[in-house]
Amino acid sequence: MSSANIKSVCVLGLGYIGLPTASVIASRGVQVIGIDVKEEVVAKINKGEIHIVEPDLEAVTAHAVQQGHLRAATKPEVADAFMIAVPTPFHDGKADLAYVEAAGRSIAPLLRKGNLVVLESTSPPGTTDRLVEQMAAMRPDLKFPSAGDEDCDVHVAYCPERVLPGRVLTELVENSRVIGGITAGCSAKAEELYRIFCKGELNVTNARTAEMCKLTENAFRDVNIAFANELSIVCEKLGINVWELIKLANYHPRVNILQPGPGVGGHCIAVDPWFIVAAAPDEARLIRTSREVNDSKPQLVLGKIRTAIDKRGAAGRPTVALLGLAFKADVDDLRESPALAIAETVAGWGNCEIIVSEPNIDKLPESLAGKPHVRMLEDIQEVVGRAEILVMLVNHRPYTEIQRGKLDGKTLIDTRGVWS
Ligand code: SAJ
Repeated sequence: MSSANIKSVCVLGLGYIGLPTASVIASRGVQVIGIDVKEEVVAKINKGEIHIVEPDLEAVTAHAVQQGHLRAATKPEVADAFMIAVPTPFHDGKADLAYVEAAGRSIAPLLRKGNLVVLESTSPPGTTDRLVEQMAAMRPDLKFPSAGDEDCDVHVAYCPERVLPGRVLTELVENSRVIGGITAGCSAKAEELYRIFCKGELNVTNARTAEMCKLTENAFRDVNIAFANELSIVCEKLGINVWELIKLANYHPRVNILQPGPGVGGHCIAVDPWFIVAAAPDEARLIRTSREVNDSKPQLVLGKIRTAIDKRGAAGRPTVALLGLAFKADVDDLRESPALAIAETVAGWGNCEIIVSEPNIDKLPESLAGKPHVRMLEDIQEVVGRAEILVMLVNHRPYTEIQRGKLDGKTLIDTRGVWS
């Protein structure tokens, strides 16, 4: 399918997904306008700079801006295709679709015959149908698609992102995609858009299945991590080394257990399964319980730290080293990080001296800064040397350099299986 009909794209939302997508499409020579409500973000991008951390993105964005293919603005403009990549936060037991609705409202007046509208934001099943209804109500002069009727003026599809932070530029191009058109014709039109920059397979389905597919991928991972986390809780009770257990079980050709940890963080896996629970509360029992198991882990880790401090505390205030703050290994992202939440709680107790180590960040986050009993040290050997209690919260690569002999006589709490 040729993409010659799509010469301009308007991307709404210039965050972790929208900005890389806009930059990559622009790098293929297509005219891209990126829209963000934040003026400072728009100004930065127009200077060829970026406001998020992602390897190689700044160079691609800067080049696209210099070549005149990428421009940012606060208000959308006419284009051949519109891509919506705005946040869909989860509050009070349901998805907040206000940003998707605002995006729909802002593009409806600009739509012309032959346009394509794609929603990429993680959304509960039925959101794309509602977006169509909303735009149709604002534009009675245009015919919008409905399942089973191929005749329409504007095509609409749901195509979820599935890139891994830290590998976004590679995965945007290489990963396969799910293309969920409202009709087969809508899917064909969306394929034209994704062929501009995707080398991966484009798997076509309908919008509702595509919406559920995104949620399913992240719920699958959450449930599997919950299995590992539950095993760690069971093994604790039974006096069994869970890391050895999982390693042994994984020698079975059809067993592949993930790794337990201090909880599940990041802005996707800890959130998206709730969209399924909200859509089918009585049916999604395993998915809900998995969320609860994963969310219970930080409290269990805190219990162990509290016990260790109480034991050591008889001789004064012990020094506790908290190793890692990020939500997972080798990233600098603190969003929904269980390690950060644990550090904040321990800092609030005020019953110990705290040394924080985070090799990917150069200063204490605001929630920990300015407390006299909390400091950050860069040199890992010094952190180990000074601490009586060491808590491994994130298995960052530099921690593998810690020599086992240096740990003698210290209390070790290992949430990631690095020392176990
Ligand atoms: N974790 C464990 N044990 C494991 C694996 C992960 O405790 O064995 C924890 C991590 O430490 C972290 C959390 O789970 O706190 C999530 O990390 P992750 O690496 O599993 O996933 P994310 O959040 O970085 O990215 C996920 C990816 N989804 C899947 O792998 C199904 C990515 O492809 C999605 O694009 C992204 O969510 C998203 O934006 O939805």
